[in-house]
Amino acid sequence: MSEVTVLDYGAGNIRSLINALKLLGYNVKFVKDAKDILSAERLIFPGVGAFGSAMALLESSGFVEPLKKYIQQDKPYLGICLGLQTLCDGSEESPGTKGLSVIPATVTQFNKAEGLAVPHMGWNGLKLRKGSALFPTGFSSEEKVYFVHSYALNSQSKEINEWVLATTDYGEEFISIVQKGNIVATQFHPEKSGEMGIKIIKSFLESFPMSGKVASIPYKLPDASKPTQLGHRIIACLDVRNNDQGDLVVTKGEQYDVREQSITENIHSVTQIKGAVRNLGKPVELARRYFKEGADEIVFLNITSFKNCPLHDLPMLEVLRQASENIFVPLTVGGGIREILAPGKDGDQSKMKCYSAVEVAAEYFRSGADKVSIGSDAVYAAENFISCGGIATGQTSIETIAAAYGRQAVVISVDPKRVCVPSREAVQHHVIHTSYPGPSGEEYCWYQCTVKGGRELRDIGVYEMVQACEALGAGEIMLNSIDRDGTNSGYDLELVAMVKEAVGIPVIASSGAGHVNHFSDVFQDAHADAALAAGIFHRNTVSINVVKEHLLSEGIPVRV
Ligand code: 1PR
Repeated sequence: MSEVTVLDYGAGNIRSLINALKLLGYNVKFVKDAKDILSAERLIFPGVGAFGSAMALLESSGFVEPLKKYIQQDKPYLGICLGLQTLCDGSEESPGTKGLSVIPATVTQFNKAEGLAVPHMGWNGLKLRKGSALFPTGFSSEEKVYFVHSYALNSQSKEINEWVLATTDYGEEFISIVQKGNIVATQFHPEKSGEMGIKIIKSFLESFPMSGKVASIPYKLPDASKPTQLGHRIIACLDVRNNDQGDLVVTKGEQYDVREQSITENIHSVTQIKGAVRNLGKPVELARRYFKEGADEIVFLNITSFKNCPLHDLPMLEVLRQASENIFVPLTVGGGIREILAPGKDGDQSKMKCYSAVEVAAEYFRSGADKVSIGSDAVYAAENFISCGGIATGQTSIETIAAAYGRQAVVISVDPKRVCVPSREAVQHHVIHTSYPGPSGEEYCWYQCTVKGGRELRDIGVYEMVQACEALGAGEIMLNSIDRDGTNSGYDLELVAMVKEAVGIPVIASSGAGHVNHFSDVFQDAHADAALAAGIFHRNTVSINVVKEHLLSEGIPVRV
């Protein structure tokens, strides 16, 4: 079996990459010391996290000089994301930190003034500038690959022209692939780019020779010279919990109530009781189906996490391990991401141990998650941040996970309830004018945060909460609505538009999708970056492909 060496410095999920390499029939060897780099025949560096911490780790491990030497020898090298950026002189992300200086340029931050959400997150196209063995048949303008980054190499720098293989547009044109000889690096994640990504990894492994020059491929003119477009993401969500028999199932609530209603009668009385937990299928099977149908991301939410200890939530970890074996799009996991007090792994109740939120998250990243979503703990963090006058402690789950894994790995799951009020002055929270007056004709409303899956109301508004979370380092907002959940009545467009106005990070609209028009409405009228849905897909009302066909017919860019 052929071997490929992977440089993993423990800063994120590389399980998908490993699974992709195994799928392609390669044996993976991990770099343990500098010798492993120099003796590698093919090297992949899947960089995740921040530029400064990545370089610090490479320095402290003594990997900088061996990496430079390996690259100078023109042996096959594939850098991914930060594995591209670290090839440069430095990055605005970590001023003063020296990169590997293979490419004479500095990585810069996306210009937020363009009104674009940053990080650049999702599926975008590639414009090839020359032929490459990485794309033996070219790259059509229909195809897209998965990006997630806030910094990029600007394509205007003339000195690095010889390195540029492909560019992508997001407000500005940036370099999405560099290649010189056998050295290649991508700003996107091929291991998260579905079948196209697997093809790219395969081409690297099979066409970049261990000695000698990579074959040149004639340049195929692109079929259009239009700018590439970031697609709007369609995300499938699986709410997971144990049913009454103890099996892990995908369930679906109506306004967060996941039990069937049933009536029991006897000769004395008629009682309405809660029935069984709705069972819509097995988590891994459903996730695989959604991947095949074209889901751009998949979210697993452990919806009873406030009862269980997530660190010992072995079935959920196993779901992630199995899902990441053959699902090559980003996976998010949520529920219970917070500091916890729990028995040690041996289960001994007498030895309680405190696990930090980063340790809990790390367990999920190791099992195959690319992002974690934080619900209740994000509300508490925002409350503290606001009550301390906007001073961050550096200790919250948002801050610690973002520092270790990068802000793109931290999603905030918000569970709001709509509250109608007669005037803007009625409450201290951010109030909006609504086109859907309340029961007593109230023309205004605010959105109240809740915790513990909507069971407890908090005295903080969603507008203020999401702004605090962004300031603390969150990378994305997953915006549910308890009022719309499971109702098929469409997204709460006023809520989504309000949150889009509040933050500059991407916003995923969630709750209420029941028809293809609901998806186009949330993109066109509320400017959501992504739309998440559950029931409509679980019940096979409409498939993800059909949603995307509809969006394309409306001129809304999506990955097909
Ligand atoms: O507070 O960090 O432990 O996280 C708990 C997580 O579990 C939160 O993300 C919270 O939203 C979720 N959760 C808790 N209870 C429920 C429940 O339903 N009883 N699910 C729950 C939230 C909402 C969405 C749903 C959309 C789309 N589910 O995930 O998938 O509303 O549904 P639809 O398209 O069918 O309308 P923590």
